[in-house]
Amino acid sequence: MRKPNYNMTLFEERRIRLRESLSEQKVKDAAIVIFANRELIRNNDVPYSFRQDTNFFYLTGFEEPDSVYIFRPGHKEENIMFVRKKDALKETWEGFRYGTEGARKEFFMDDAFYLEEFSTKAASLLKDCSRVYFDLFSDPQNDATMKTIFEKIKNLNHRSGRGTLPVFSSKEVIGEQRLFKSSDEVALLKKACEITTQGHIAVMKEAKVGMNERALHGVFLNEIMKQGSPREGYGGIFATGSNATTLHYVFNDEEMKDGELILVDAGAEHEFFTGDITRTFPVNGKFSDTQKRIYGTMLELQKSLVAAVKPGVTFKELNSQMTRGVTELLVKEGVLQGEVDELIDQQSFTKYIPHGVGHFLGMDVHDAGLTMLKGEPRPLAAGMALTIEPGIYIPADDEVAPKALRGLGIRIEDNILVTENGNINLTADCPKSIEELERS
Ligand SMILES: [Mn+2]
Repeated sequence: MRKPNYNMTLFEERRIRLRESLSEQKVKDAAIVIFANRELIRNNDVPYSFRQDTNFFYLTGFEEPDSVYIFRPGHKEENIMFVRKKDALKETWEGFRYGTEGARKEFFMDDAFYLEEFSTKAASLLKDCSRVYFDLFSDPQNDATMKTIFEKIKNLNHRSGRGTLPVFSSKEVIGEQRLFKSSDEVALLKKACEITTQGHIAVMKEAKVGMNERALHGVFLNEIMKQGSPREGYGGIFATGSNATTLHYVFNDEEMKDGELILVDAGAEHEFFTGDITRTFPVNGKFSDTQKRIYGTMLELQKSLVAAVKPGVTFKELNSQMTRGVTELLVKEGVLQGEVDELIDQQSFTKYIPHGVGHFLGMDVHDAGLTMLKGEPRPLAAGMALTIEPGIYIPADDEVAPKALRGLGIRIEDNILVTENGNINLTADCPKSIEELERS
């Protein structure tokens, strides 16, 4: 039998943590239902390359599509998985399936069934629960499946006075746990950041005038896959010249020209954790005076934002530090006119910096976790990971900015782990100083 590629105790530890956190919240007899991702057809009989749903993977380590996992903390049969049938013909074409036996043996499920049995079994597994955690309204097909189960339970509990099962957000309860990385998870994130760093270094070495953005994307993919990464954590952005002013530029198909900067925002996955680095550097290996002046200011700002990350600080505070820095630069460069404080009050910067200072990072590039608690911005705490990525984007058709600045897009992004006393920059080895970028 094929063996899972992962250390399976990690998944057990996560389930134990989740069981404990529910019991700390005094939630008794709850059940969590998580659907795996479905295989999506690309064309005819060819599917898109498959990646498991993050929460499903987080708790099970199981990578087969269509499966369903039910977690019933405290029950004798606590972990139950519904899986695709073993099928000799299909397995010849598409590869090995674990089946119910594999789910029990290799993934430590207390019980496992085939998907065909889901609606009958799930109703009896859930009917005595006090509440169900399920990600309602994210997928109409899963909603419909659960609706038939809720109806069955309603009928099973007929005139018992129990009413309908209350549904709570599985995304929220798992997300809050995912937000705080265990030491094993920090090691995985670190590794993803290391591979991402290596990818960026390879890109910096290969970049040259006349090369296509796509070829550079290929360099990144080649390097991370050589290092064992299965895929990117998100579609890489390889944006030369004014393409960099499109925040999530997707085309990656233009030739890199002399005198332009190229913005590269790309990350490698490692065991479902991803890095998320952005670097901006001169295509021809030398910053122009204007580029150097603005890049240098943005780099100082980025460093001061990284230095500010520690427990207790909020995204809101980091955002205002960023917008102040960028607004000061915009005024100094003659892009905006007026008093810095007034311009900040009027949010004049949003045209040139439309995004926030960063986001949580982990198994999803924009990772799980609440950013507000009880209506207030959430303070950062040890064990959280986030990106710090100030940017400045001056559209090519901007009629206000000095001509030399039009079409300039710069973003510098690192991945930061919050620690008890401050933070660790997990991507500190990825070059970003003017000196290093001009050399590489
Ligand atoms: Mn990012």
